[in-house]
Amino acid sequence: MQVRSAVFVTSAADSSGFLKRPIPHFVFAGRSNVGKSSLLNSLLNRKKLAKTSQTPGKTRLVNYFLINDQFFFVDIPGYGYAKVSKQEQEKWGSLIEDYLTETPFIGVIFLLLDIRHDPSVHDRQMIDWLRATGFPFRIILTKADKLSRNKGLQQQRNLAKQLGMSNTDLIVTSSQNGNGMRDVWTFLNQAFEETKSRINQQKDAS
Ligand SMILES: Nc1nc2c(ncn2[C@@H]2O[C@H](COP(=O)(O)OP(=O)(O)OP(=O)(O)O)[C@@H](O)[C@H]2O)c(=O)[nH]1
Ligand SMILES: [Mg+2]
Repeated sequence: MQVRSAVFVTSAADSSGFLKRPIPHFVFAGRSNVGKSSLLNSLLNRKKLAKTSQTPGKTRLVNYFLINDQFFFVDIPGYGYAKVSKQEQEKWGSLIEDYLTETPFIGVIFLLLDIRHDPSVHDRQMIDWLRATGFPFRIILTKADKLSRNKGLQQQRNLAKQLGMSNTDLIVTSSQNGNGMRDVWTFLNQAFEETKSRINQQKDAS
């Protein structure tokens, strides 16, 4: 898919601000600082569309970006950032859960994991929750430029094993050098078509 336009639309602080437009939503989820906003920018080839930061906890709202007037990229707050209060963490947690359960047409939830680290307790909780709810999701490994190619492949295998998945279920990426963006797009294009037919079926039925 060629990106013709990518615009920031709005941020939502709670469910009253969620967008319900019947187009596919592609969601970027994962712990704070894993590289969600960077990946979104890299996929779109826009350096500063979504704000990134070395300080974890940058994205605190659900941020909507409209692509080609056809689908949303949704940057959601990172979980598991220890330096914010428990109360604040719980608020983000319920914001994420509300967003996912109240959004009608989720294309895919991309769950990002840093290729260098084992999944955290929060990552595992998120994966268990996604499996239990049946949302379509895909694991993306970020920051692959920080490892040699061999080490990267080794970690891909290692993480796949830990999560009970096959190697190819984990897309290896680097937002810094653009590796893996094509793989993410291949997956996105397919999910886009599938979600669109789901939306059309629903329209026909109503
Ligand atoms: N080397 C390298 N650094 C990366 C990559 N992706 C992100 N980073 C860096 O990691 C830090 C966090 O990136 P963000 O994209 O802001 O992370 P986030 O997941 O959106 O973080 P929150 O909004 O706090 O949840 C920034 O300093 C990025 O430059 C990558 O692929 N390679
Ligand atoms: Mg962010």
